[in-house]
Amino acid sequence: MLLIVDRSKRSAIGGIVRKIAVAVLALAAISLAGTMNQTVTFALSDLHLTAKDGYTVVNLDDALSTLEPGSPCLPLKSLNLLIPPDAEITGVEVVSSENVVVPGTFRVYPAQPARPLLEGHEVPFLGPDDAVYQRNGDYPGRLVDFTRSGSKSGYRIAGLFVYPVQYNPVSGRLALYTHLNLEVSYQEKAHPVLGITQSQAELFSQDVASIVVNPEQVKSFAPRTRALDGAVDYAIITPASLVSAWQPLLTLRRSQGLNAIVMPVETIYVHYTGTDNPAKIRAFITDYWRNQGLKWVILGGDHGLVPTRYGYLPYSTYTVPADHYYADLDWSWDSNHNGQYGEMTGDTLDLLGDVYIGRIPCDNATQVGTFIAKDTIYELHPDTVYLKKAFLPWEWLWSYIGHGGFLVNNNIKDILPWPM
Ligand SMILES: [Ca+2]
Ligand SMILES: [Ca+2]
Repeated sequence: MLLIVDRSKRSAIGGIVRKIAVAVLALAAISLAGTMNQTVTFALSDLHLTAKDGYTVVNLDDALSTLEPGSPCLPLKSLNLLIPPDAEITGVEVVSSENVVVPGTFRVYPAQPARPLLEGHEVPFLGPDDAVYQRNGDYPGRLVDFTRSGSKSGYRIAGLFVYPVQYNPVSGRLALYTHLNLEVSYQEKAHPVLGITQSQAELFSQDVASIVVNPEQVKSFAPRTRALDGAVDYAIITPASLVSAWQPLLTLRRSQGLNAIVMPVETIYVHYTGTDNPAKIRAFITDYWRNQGLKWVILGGDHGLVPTRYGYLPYSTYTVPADHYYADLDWSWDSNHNGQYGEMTGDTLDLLGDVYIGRIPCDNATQVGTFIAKDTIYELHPDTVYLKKAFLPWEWLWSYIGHGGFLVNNNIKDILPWPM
């Protein structure tokens, strides 16, 4: 049958259809957008000012620092915000705020260029950038930034950067924002939602709750769960020659109710594809994490037996062994395909671990046996008499901003199972 349509009418109908389609799309866009509020507070007692070479170094407890070379070095608070599992953050605004002015006038120490710690060369002091220090206005000026989200075991986490200290280089005025009420905008349906098993969700949700500022939303923003559960909880990846040596650990984990397996690297290399052996191992872990309910992975051997991935450092000739490549299973870590993994610019990775990875760097069956014997004693028969104190040494890492290892140690202290 030949359908004859009046061109003018078809055009009119098409226009109506297009308008309806646009209206539906607009409605969908509106209905997919959401906002959430988050309050952030800072205490004046946590702000520390110290004199150095005619400048004032400004530190805030548990905060990082701004790093723009030659500009005032000021506290930067990095926060993780849990958002719906399919959402992407689109904006953040300060709805209301309170601040206090720090008594006095200050000349804030300028941030210095990044440099490797171990190469032994002195880097000359970089003086203040006049373009910033002669500007009569607050620096950094903005109070908050955001970064795109990443996925931690299916939970979606966005980054917020808060700049609670504002500084006017001309007047020397320092102000601390003690209270910020933030409105975060997000768009849903921006990412596919990963299906994880119930036991994965229960395990990983504890970690997620511990690193986000809104742990009360862990349940409501959880990824979807699916029925398959517990096919493989725990995998030991090792050369075929060491498979039998790991049997006692396998037996222990199975007695604890876990479905545990040993997977020879040779089998992985045959059955999984990738640009090299580390990529194949990661493909195996990703497969079992997504399809078998995998939660824990042991790399059972030193790097000569179970290879590591080397991450790229842009400001050094070194590369960094990074088993975190096997834990963060999103993206490829080399999205620009130049063979350099984990580049700060050019590659895509979120650095949020999706499974638990541990390497036991044994070289032979004797060392595997020794490790298992010691580990089993510590796990099953711990000496609780002397394990009451921890020695946590630290080093100044960036002395010009007072950034020392105590930040890391304080985090360790907070998760120890006994008070210090
Ligand atoms: Ca790359
Ligand atoms: Ca990840």
